[in-house]
Amino acid sequence: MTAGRRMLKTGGVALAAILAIIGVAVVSTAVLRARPPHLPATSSFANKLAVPPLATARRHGSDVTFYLRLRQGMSDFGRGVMTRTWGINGNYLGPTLRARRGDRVTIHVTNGVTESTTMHWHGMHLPARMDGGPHQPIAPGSTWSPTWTIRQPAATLWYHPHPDGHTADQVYRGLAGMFIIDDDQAARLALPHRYGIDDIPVIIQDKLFQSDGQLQRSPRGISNVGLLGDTILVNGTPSPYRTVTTQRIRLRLLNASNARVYNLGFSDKRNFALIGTDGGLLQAPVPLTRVQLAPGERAEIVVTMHPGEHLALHSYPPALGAGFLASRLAGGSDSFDVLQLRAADRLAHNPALPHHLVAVPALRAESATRTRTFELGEDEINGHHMDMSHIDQTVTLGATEIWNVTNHDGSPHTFHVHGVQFQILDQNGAAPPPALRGWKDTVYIAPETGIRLIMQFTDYADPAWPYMFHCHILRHEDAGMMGQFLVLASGQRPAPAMSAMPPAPSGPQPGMTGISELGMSAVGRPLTGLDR
Ligand SMILES: [Cu+2]
Repeated sequence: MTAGRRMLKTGGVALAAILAIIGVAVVSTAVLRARPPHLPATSSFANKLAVPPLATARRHGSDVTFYLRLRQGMSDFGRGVMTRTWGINGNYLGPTLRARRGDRVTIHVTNGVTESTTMHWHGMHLPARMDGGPHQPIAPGSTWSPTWTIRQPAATLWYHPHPDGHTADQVYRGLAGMFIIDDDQAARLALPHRYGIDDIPVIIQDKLFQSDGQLQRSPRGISNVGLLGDTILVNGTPSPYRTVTTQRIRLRLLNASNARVYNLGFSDKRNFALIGTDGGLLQAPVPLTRVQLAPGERAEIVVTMHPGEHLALHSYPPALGAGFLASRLAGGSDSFDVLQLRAADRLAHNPALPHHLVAVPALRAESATRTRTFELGEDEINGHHMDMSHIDQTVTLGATEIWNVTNHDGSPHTFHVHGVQFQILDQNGAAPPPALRGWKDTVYIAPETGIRLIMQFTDYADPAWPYMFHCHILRHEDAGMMGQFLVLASGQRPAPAMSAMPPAPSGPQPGMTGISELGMSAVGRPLTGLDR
């Protein structure tokens, strides 16, 4: 080796060493900085929890009509200034819709904000054209009036906009609300059921604020899941407390956040009873100390209180199953207070929980006629971005199917299916934990894991209007981690093009209310390339 080459080699080694040191420094700095905005572990619990009002319903027998108006508003989030927000019949969030199984509901949704939107009934079993997905846009100033009959058990559902590519921002600004379904079976059970007294909606969201007190609407710093906030709101109230006047209180927990996963439990680690999941009540109450909710998921819990005590509902670091950095970036190390329950000195009696709740007939893998696979990764499902003009899957009416969903990109994801409730057969081959054995429509899927869902497509074949399946981390959904499926009757063929649908009749018709206001041009591209 010549002296020159030796020098080069030595220089090369030195250079490599320097680069390695710089690399380590950069990575360490990234790891240290790679955390979501700081969330204080404890709250002052300074504000009385707001409870969304029940929406006023116009009822004639089993025909129920609701009116929702999306509007701009101003909200006091304790920032010293009013924050510009969006709301439904109010400044922030919307009223709680409540209807019974068997009711024929009609909901007039008027768009009073400046952007086109949609309104999706999350968890509802209904015709695809009433679903409020991206194919049912509501232009500013116009009204959309979907109608359907409720054919599913008592459950805690919710509603929120679902415009293609713009869901995250509209939900974040305040467009969301709860939708409670009642039925006779649930009414016969001795469960706390008085809305706003011993049955309380708990809509959990996290927000970021700019220094001027307005909502920060894009993530700060590096993020794999989108916007994580440093302020928790429950029903729009920061640092909330709630006075409890009964021995037992039922909390209808809804994660209406864009990206954050909560792992909820009480500060003294007491047991509570999980009584329901996304799609309804469980077979029996399950005693738990923690329940984890990813965006879109719900849980109904009942907690027993002692006179005079103050009890905090807290979110512990969620089990995201991601690598150190991916977990940290997704809020996996955060621990913070959510809501304080303040028991009165004397608590009214309510009965002990029943040992049995409702029958949840298990869907059996042997009954499935088809298995589909869904691979989530890189803002795609099965290697494809959401395309409004492309149907990804077609399902036959009446079929029972297994959907095998896997997460391939190291980031947390969830999977939500429209139009149906599913059951979980297994997670990575293991039986699901008790908290995941009821009806579900949204489920967390950790990186490099898989889950098998089973579902039945019992109603509502439609050759033209698709349902959606997607990740409910809203930034991922907006970025394209979504697909579409049609439910077709046996022998039915997909409509060649939505634009070829006959013009909608003017005036309401049974099952077709408001179709004339759907903005057909947005769905005018031909549907091609089935089952790619
Ligand atoms: Cu995702």
